[in-house]
Amino acid sequence: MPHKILLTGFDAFGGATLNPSWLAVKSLHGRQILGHTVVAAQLPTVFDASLQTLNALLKQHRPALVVCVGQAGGRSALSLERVAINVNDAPLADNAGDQPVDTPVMPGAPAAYFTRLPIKAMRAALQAEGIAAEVSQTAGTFVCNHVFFGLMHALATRRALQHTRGGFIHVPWLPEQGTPDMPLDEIVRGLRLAVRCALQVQRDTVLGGGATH
Ligand code: PCA
Repeated sequence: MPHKILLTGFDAFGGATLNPSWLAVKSLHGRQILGHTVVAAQLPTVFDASLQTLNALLKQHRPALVVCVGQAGGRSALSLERVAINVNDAPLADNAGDQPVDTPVMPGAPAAYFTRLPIKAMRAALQAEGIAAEVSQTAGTFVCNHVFFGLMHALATRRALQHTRGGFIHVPWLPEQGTPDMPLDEIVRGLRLAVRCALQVQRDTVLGGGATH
């Protein structure tokens, strides 16, 4: 069975009609990257339900690599997220109308997890190809951070996922959504390069993969 790469994107939220994260990962579905097959799936922009969907996908596919992708309006670069925190603090309602304030993603879990992606190597690989990329120190406190934290907790605690690596990338708006923006084909090219790099470089930081407690 070929190794799989799971890429997730979100549905539109906050009154928007599209979400570039889903459009980008969808266009990579079925592609081969360094001998791995990409599986793309959509997560709902909803607390809890998003993680239920992600957990079912992890069980079904047992991927070698997972990259969850979300939209971050206002950012101008592909944002390689360093840290997921155990906090929900929603600045707007999710797509089910819920707006949790200062609740844990998972009661009793560590305060934070670091990414298991080689974010510095990925930034260098993207910039070498002329794609704007940055290391980000916060994935926010809305559904993206919620999913990122749930992913890292699953990778840290589930035996069946002990060889799976993963993390989170935020992408800018598309030109039709506002500025700053990045065209869809550039986002797609960037995600493909980022995945390639993650498959080639195991880890680039002594912090990678640990809980922060
Ligand atoms: N971005 C939101 C949630 C879904 C998405 O694409 C976020 O940054 O939390």
